[in-house]
Amino acid sequence: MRTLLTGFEPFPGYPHNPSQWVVERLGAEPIPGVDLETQVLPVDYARAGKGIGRLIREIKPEAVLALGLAGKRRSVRLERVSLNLNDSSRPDNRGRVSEGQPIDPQAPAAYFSSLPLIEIREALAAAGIPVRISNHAGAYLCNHVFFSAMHTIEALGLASRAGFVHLPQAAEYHPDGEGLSLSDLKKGVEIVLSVLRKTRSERHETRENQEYSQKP
Ligand code: PCA
Repeated sequence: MRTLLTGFEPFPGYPHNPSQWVVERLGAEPIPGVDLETQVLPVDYARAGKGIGRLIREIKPEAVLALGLAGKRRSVRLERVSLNLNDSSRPDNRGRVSEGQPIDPQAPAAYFSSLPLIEIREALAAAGIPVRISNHAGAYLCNHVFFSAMHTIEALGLASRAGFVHLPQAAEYHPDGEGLSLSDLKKGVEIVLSVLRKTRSERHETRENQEYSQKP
């Protein structure tokens, strides 16, 4: 299964990003049945969305799994919806703040994830990893990359399944040392990839997805 796995570099307020660690680790070891391309994306509005778009155009992956850090959360969050919106008072790594701006004024308002979220949630929960489905990926760089990936796939007419997963901060990077360890987070992402491999012949396009993805 040709798969694109992305994470993010650190960003203001978070000097460590576990998504970067997980992506670098998984990129360095073979995963049975998964032909993995990995990339750590910059926390930069001008480059991150274009970066994942270019990778999707080049690789034409069957699956796209984008990861990022949700520093205040305690569980893995499977994001359901990406919004055509940049809206955060937090600057990106180049100091740019974007509030209330569409990512692409010509694009639809939102896209649903096309990953099998319920199967993924069940597999993670069965392995003892705290997990939730989340309806809102925020409106900072993670949502930006999630939306850009979905829009690129739609615009190119690809059949790739794609979505976004937020990781909690790793225990190793927490002042109190609580939470999931980096190796648990890596195991969680391996489980997500194994669910994608097992369900690779299925498309998980909901009716809502088709409706929301209509061009205006
Ligand atoms: N988390 C941020 C951006 C990069 C990351 O890892 C977010 O949730 O938007």
